[in-house]
Amino acid sequence: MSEEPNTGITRRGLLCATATGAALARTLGGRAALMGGAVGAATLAGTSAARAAVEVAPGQLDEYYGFWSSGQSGEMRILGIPSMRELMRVPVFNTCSATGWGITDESKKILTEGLTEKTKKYLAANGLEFPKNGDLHHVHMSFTEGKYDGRFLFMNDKANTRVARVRCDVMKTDKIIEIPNAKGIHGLRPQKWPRTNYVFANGEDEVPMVNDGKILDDPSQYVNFYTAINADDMTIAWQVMVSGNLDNTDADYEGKYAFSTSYNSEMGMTLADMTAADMDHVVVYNIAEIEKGIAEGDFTELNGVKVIDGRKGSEKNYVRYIPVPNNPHGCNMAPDKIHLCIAGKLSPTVSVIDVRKLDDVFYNGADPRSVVVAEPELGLGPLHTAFDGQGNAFTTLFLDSQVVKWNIEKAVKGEDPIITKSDVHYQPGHNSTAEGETLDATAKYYLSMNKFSKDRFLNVGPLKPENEQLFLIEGDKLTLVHDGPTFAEPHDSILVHASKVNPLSVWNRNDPMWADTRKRAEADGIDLDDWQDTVIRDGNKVRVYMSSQAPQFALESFTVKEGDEVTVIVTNLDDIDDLTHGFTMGNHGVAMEIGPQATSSVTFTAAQPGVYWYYCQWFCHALHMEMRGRMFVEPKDA
Ligand code: K7E
Ligand code: CUA
Ligand code: CA
Repeated sequence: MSEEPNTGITRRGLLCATATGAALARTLGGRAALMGGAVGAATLAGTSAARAAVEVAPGQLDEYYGFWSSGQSGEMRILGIPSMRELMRVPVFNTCSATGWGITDESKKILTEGLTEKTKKYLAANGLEFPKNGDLHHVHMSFTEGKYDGRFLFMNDKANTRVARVRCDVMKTDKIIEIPNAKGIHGLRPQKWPRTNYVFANGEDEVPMVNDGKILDDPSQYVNFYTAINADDMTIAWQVMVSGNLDNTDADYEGKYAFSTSYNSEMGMTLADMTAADMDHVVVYNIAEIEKGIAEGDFTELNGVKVIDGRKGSEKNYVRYIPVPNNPHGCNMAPDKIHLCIAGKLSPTVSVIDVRKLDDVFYNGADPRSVVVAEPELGLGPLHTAFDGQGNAFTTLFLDSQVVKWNIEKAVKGEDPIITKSDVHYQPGHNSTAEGETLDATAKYYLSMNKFSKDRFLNVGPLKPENEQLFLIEGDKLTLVHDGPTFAEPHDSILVHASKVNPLSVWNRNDPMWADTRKRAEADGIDLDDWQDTVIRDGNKVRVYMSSQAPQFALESFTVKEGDEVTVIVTNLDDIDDLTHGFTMGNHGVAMEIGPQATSSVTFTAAQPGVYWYYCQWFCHALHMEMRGRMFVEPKDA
């Protein structure tokens, strides 16, 4: 990318001058435009008064939890707001060396049990038990009556078409399911009202309805799937087959409707085809009608899922298509319970849909466009919208590298809605306000999740971090108080007031996370609560039961035979806050975390005779280094 020529004309000025329809589509398609929207002068951090207002002194706690996606890193992250301190990383679709996620028996069960048989087969053909990667874009908390309820967090994996749930009491993933039929789960939102009975998930990629290789390059036979997942048990409730692909989704505050944006109503397979039409659409799902259709048997069963046909041309009341300008992206329901904001992306507009008008479209034959009550022109590349609970919206402008604050009511009245524009650094995607997607939306913090950091930090080589910026909302002013570099690539975050999240500090001994391990122990005659340290042999399977208490494993050695399948089951008897132990078996690629009062197990084959040391890898005591022991692997024919 070359430097901006010093002509006095900024690239932004040029873009604005040509910012209409097809011209913009062409510009956006060009790499120069995508990479080049940088603003001239960098904004330095705001006033020291604003910075003081958000300072969280050492030892002080933050006001909000931030739950973060991590994109192609596949994990969830927890930050403190406003300090922007990273508090924890929760492995979900990735594997984790520190905690043993993807290594322990308990986590492998979660990572494999929700996969379809077909996927298990082709993973096995590649020597895998579960996908090694994930692409986690959207983290959202469960709701009760339009507000966060602190029970669960739900998130998508675009790469392998999965949805996961994290328990907020222990901040661990407890369920991962692959979504049948759909391909590439992208947008994900929990139902807001009356509570999160469903989690809605968009399939982004079009495939043949029965994807078995008989139909290949015939897009006319491709379809897309919208999925409702039962949040309480993480099973599939139903799917709707739709026309066009699905990008982002949200739900209303009445439990009546859910929505998806589609950037490919054209069903195009090339960039040119996907941007060919003037208008794409928002799909509106009528939840009660779909439930009724399912109850009445108006569905096709496809790979074990009840699928309703909501494609264009269907006469039923399941789905309606609202035309909006080409290639929309963000789909955000305002906490006024009325307005759904669809970000235009290729169009410099946000389409404001009044959800009270949807009944007329479903039942009285009203023109679908009649629900679009405003379409204000806000700036270039609008991607996502956040709300302050006071009738205002913040929309990210990717190409302008700005956020625009605007008033929804003014837009509906046809007045100029723009309040302010603020520079961000650079190219923002998602944004967040404190509980902005809930009825507790608050005008306090504004978070901009920027895709490029460019010059904001010391250069770390060709791969640069993203940049997340925290602003203090002071009246109509946004004051920058923090730049935070982050590793690949948080798409989205939610800010949840600390009072709504109350995790445990010590595990309950009977936690369901190791229920299977407990059952197996019982079968071995071992009561996990009345601890015995012992080795059980069962043919060539060996189970090593051992407790740990700082700074010792109860077994300082154990013996197995070459070729044995060894399962080591460790229970951490310490019951003090923050006293986590680990178990790493040297030279076996085996490591796990065992939190206070937790049980974890790991299985491997002792393939090579010899002496192997195991040790605790979580620093637990002054004698932590001494917390180790030996595994003797006897040669087979000895
Ligand atoms: Cu990155 Cu929410 Cu996947 Cu927009 S999406 S930026
Ligand atoms: Cu136990 Cu370190
Ligand atoms: Ca399109």
